[in-house]
Amino acid sequence: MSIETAKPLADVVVGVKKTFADKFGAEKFSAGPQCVTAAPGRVNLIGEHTDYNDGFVLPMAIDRQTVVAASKRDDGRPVVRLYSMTMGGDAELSLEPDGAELPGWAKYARGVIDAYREEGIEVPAFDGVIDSTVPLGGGLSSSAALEVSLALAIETLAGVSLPGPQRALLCQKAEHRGAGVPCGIMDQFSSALCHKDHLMLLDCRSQEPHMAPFTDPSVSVLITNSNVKHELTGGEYAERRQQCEAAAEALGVKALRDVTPEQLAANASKLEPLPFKRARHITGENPRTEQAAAAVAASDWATVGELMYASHAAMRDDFEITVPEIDTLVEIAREIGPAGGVIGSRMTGGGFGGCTVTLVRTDKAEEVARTITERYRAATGIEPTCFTTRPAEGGRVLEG
Ligand code: GAF
Repeated sequence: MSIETAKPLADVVVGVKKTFADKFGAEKFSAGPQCVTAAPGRVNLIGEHTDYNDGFVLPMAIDRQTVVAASKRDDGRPVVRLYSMTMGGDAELSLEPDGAELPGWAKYARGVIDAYREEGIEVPAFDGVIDSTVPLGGGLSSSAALEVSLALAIETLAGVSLPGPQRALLCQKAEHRGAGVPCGIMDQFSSALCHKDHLMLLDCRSQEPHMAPFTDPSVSVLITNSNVKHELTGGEYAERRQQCEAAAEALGVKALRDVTPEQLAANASKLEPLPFKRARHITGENPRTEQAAAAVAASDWATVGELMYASHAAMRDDFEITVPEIDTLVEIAREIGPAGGVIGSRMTGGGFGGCTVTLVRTDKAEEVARTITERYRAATGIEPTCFTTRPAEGGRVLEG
């Protein structure tokens, strides 16, 4: 089998509740946690690095989740104690930010707690256990899944329920703080707001998600992890964002969303060659994303495929966020082509490693995954991981 399967959600929930009982239950709540929440990772079909340019993205939630089981503490200590089964580690966070050193994963929790407190929401002291089936560092928003599932747990324990977009924005703030990455809104909106069987066409300026049905059983989404580490804290992401903002300023617009490819070409002399290339990716990617949403709605898969390859080429040549292994994966998919069941393929997420997203004919998915695995291994010596997913449901409270 070249296609990997994840532990079903129900089994993850059982495991998290059992671990919660083992770690914290004996002290106070032997009956189990007061709430259990889940939030998914996401895959972006097209529209990369457009979110912080006020543009369009077309993600969906994946069938991989981060689950949190939590209960309020009753001993009066103003702390949050967390145990991550994924990372195999504990963390104790004071409710007041105290500058204490924390493991990387717990910095996201610090960010969420602080964002809610700053919003005027009283975060209770609590204990929580976390587990996840979202691959870490694969560009599939494992951090947004952690933030949104923790946010839902905090809201449930605090007795409040924020509108989804507000929750997503607080989680974006947590990401800015926790990882120090000035990300856009796509990942947290996807994890908080996506719906089963739908893509989300998000206008990142109005922040209004438009849910577009994606139910054709003959088309599947194949995610291939290059297993080349995706690390956005290296400064490249912030540098791209800064280059885009500088290009918008030089062109006299609020954001690159306001520039068409034709306007960019006509104003090329206002930009140095590097910012021009960055802007060319963004100004092309926005219309590609809207066109792709329309093509999915019309089941015009050939057009969707062409747009995905064009998006990848722009990320590789103009935005320069791909790595050779990722380019190899997309090339292999393109070689397999429509006759072998591949509709289109591109890198997904922030870049510099991580995953590709490939639309495939469902009846050929297993064969495509096998061919990609064999050829990628032969070309790079690295073992990739492949899985298929349908559009899944966004973050929700499962119990509590
Ligand atoms: C990362 C960021 F978190 C998103 O906001 C988005 O910019 C993406 O990279 C690129 O499209 O996932």
